[in-house]
Amino acid sequence: MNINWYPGHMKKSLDKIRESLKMVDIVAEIVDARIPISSRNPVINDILKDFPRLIIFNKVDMADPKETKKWISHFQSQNIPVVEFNSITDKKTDKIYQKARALLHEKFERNKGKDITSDLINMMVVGIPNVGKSTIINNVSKRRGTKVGNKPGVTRVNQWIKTDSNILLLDTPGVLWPKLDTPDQGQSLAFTGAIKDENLDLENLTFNLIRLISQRHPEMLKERYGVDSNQETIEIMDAIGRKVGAISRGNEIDYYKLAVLFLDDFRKLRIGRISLERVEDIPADVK
Ligand SMILES: Nc1nc2c(ncn2[C@@H]2O[C@H](COP(=O)(O)OP(=O)(O)OP(=O)(O)O)[C@@H](O)[C@H]2O)c(=O)[nH]1
Ligand SMILES: [Mg+2]
Repeated sequence: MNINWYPGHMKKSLDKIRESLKMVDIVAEIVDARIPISSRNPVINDILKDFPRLIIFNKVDMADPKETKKWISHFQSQNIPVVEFNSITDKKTDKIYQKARALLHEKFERNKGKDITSDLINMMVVGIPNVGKSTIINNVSKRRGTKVGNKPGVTRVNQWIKTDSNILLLDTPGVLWPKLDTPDQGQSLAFTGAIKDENLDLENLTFNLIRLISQRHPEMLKERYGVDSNQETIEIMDAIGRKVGAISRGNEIDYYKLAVLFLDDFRKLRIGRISLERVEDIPADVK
């Protein structure tokens, strides 16, 4: 898969994350609940070391609830705190605040009764592209008035976003980039739309996605496309192509059109809640 993450960009964003750590109490690492391996980058562990951190499992509405449960237990068994989130509908940060507060209890003990801001938690959000950082920040923010310091000639000050709870969010999220150790990880990111489609072989990608869904959730293909998964993947693909009208003039299957339609169905949750990565799929060296 031909994907370029520009080294210059990476360095810049990592420097920014490091710089921002000075201003925050805790970091929230946003992860796509459907691909908890591929939507992380281990480099964040190197940067944060012992810095307080929690993982927000976002897009849980798109993932298989059974698998999400297993993932949460998995992370908890490694002492990594996780909060489940659907940033489209969850407009409250209460559960994030509670978790963060528990993690920062020492700070709170120290500051107890000192001043009125002692209940506030300054938080930075980090995550790979498309994982939902902006949606979370926009949905939980209680913005009032216009930003100051955002005009030309005025030094850009860091903006803090007030939320419904005592969390203050740093307005510029830290962008990580995905780490592609295996071709599967690149593919998982591509399925979810985290990699620009222009860079991808969509027909091939769709073939692989149809194969995966036909093996794990044949009932979903039956339900949406009336297709029997008990046949070769290419036959399933053709049957879906005919069903969605991805046919060229010569009455052949138009695989590109099929790919565009099928990926759109998948990404808009019309096929079903599918966890692409499962706990049992974790490569031994990643565990
Ligand atoms: N169903 C669902 N969709 C979500 C959720 N969170 C985000 N999205 C969608 O995912 C897409 C990407 O969300 P963004 O908030 O733009 O992601 P981002 O991390 O800010 O992306 P970059 O700015 O590219 O780094 C958007 O289409 C959102 O509507 C969620 O919890 N559930
Ligand atoms: Mg964004």
